[in-house]
Amino acid sequence: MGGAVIDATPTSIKEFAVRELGTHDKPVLLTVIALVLVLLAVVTGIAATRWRVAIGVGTALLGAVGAAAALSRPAATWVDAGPSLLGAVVAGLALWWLTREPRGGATAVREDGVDRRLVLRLSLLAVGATAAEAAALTVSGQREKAAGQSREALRLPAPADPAKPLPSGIGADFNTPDGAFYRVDTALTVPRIDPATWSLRIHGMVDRELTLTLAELLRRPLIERDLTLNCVSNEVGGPYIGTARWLGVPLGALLREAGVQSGADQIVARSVEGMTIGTPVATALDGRDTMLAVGMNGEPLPLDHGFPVRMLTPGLYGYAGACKWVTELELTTFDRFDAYWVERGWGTQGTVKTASRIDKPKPFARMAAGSVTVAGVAWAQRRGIAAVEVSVDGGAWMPAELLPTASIDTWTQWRFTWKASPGPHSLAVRATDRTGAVQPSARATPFPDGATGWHTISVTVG
Ligand SMILES: Nc1nc2c(c(=O)[nH]1)N[C@H]1C(S)=C(S)[C@@H](COP(=O)(O)O)O[C@H]1N2
Ligand SMILES: [Mo]
Repeated sequence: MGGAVIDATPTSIKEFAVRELGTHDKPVLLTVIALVLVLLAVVTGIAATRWRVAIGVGTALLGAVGAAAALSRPAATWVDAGPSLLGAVVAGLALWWLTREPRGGATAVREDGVDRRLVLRLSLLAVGATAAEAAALTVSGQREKAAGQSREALRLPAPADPAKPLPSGIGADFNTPDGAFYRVDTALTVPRIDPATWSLRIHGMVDRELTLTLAELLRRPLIERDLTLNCVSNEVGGPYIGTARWLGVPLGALLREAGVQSGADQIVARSVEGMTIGTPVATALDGRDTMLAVGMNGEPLPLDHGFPVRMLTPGLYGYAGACKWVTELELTTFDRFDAYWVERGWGTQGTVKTASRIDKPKPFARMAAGSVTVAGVAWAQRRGIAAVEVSVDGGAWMPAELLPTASIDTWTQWRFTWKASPGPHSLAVRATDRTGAVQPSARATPFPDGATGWHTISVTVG
């Protein structure tokens, strides 16, 4: 149900949910769906005490909606309709049993007005439901454990081409700490993939179709790179950006082996749960470090971030180049196929826009007058950051100090020493990339191809 609601939600409402609820959007969605279902079940139950036909109609309708939602999922097979249909049958039988007239008209109502037969039936149903739930939890718990264990058991080879050591003087939090890396996806349950049965198929407009197991993929020379990944849904100043040290197989070599046919301009990456992400073919062949990543910060990919294999494309937002839990790459054209987000109106190319963010001080912070360190990050993957400037109260732009960074594909940390005078102040930041382009001031919403505008915060001194 949740997945079907997400896919059917208009982009404007999705944007609103991401903005207002952040990563709570999924729990909120599931809670609302549960409340609506409980309400419909209550209505069915009350109606069933008056009209017996409501038992059949109510449970059949709820079951049909559930089954239809399950079958609408991209990776659905007819088996997926089973739980909803089974649930409807069990609900119908339970409701019928609960509302059955006592045989022979004998009444079991106690003197205090409680129907003993009803209490007994409800208790039996509760026991049955609890047992069924316990069984379901055991099965899903075992699957989860198995996925976690196979991740821990996976040994990643050393990179043939390791990342350069981070330059001295780099900020302490240059790499995003474990567990703090943002997560954005439509998966309501994280896919649990058995690495032993995982495979990747490269097909479509290629001369030779390729199918690789994980073991075969890991036998290829691996590269290791520090890369910054960010989400197109990030608002100006928003949190959906992180930098990690990734290990993976360069995609360009695999595509050359498969032989990309002329005219193919789109790679459609498909994940096990049915996501499709369209990436321009050129970004895999122009020499950048586009990869099928298997490792993140020295370990196999976390389950949340795409275990066992995900794509990463430097310079593209995640929705256009970073398919998690990938299992298929189809070479095709942008004319012929719209990937998931493009179908919903987002841009096809997904090129990261130059942007910058103030991390210190926090918005609405109070601080003492005098020397105040203003600091943050700026990013323009593939172009690199040439300068960052700070403006106080809309005044002249003053250069910030840039800390050393790993490459043009990672963010650049910056700091600025501000002689703060008492009173309310606004602080703004803007970046210039290495092509000389200054980050534009015009505000644009994240939809359809990424937010623009200067991050500006208000603080109080004294
Ligand atoms: N399978 C799958 N891959 C996906 C997505 C998704 O919904 N499903 N979301 C994309 C988006 S919009 C972003 S920004 C990145 C986020 O990657 P992360 O969760 O590892 O930070 O994953 C991309 N890959
Ligand atoms: Mo994203």
